[in-house]
Amino acid sequence: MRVLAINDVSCLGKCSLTVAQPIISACGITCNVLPTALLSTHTGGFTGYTFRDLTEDIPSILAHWKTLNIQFDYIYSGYLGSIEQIDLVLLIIREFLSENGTVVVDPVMGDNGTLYSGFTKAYVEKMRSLCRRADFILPNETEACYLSEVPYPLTPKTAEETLRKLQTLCPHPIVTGVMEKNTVSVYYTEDNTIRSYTHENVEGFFCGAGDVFASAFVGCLARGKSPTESIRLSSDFVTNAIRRSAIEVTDKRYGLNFEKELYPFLQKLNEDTVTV
Ligand code: PXL
Repeated sequence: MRVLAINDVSCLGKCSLTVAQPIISACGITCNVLPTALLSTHTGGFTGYTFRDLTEDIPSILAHWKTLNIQFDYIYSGYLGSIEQIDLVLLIIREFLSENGTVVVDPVMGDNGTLYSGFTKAYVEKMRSLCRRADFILPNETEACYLSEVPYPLTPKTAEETLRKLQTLCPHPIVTGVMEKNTVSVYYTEDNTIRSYTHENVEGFFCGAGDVFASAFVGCLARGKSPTESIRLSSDFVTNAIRRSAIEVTDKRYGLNFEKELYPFLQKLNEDTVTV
């Protein structure tokens, strides 16, 4: 199994490729990377960060890969800095996804009801076209609202409406981080029925939590777990990492201490999975 993770490298603040790489590798899956941008930190809460857009490098990277006849079983995209990069991901899917390969799109665009800096309505529209090409999309609550044009925040009733609208884009929408009073839930569809998987909410917002969830989800799927099992395992993993980090991490911008939660997560992943 070979995964291509397309995401940025944020040097500090554990998110994007610096979480996708270790988590997917720990699952026992080859994780190749295509960096979309190089930042000194992520953009959530830091100021004065550097941002080098790597769009220009991508065509020559792809041209080299063509000579190697490389194909990927999973293409997993996250933070894309521009509309042009969305077009490049669509091209990569056409040219490098193996037959029967799987596309997982995390439409990283915003949080807490607003878009991240630099993201526009035109970007949201373009992201819909990438979602249409995906087997699974993993928007957080904010991104789900933007993609489906349902007001933020969601309620249990509007979460259903959002899921149905997202299903018109992609067969398996998975909406993460839906907050209700004292709980946080993942909403998803199973046999066309809307389901949710809920944990007690732990105080504190951590950048990169969505990336930890998405990376674990891709790792579990690639290891042959069903989508529902993958959602449960990944959701338990990220919740345990948030619980630990609520105590251990004083500056939440630096991201989740997920490392020590990897081992119990992998034990559950390995319980009834035969490794090939
Ligand atoms: O985790 C989402 C993310 C990824 N990449 C960059 C970000 C953010 C969220 O702020 O700024 C560069």
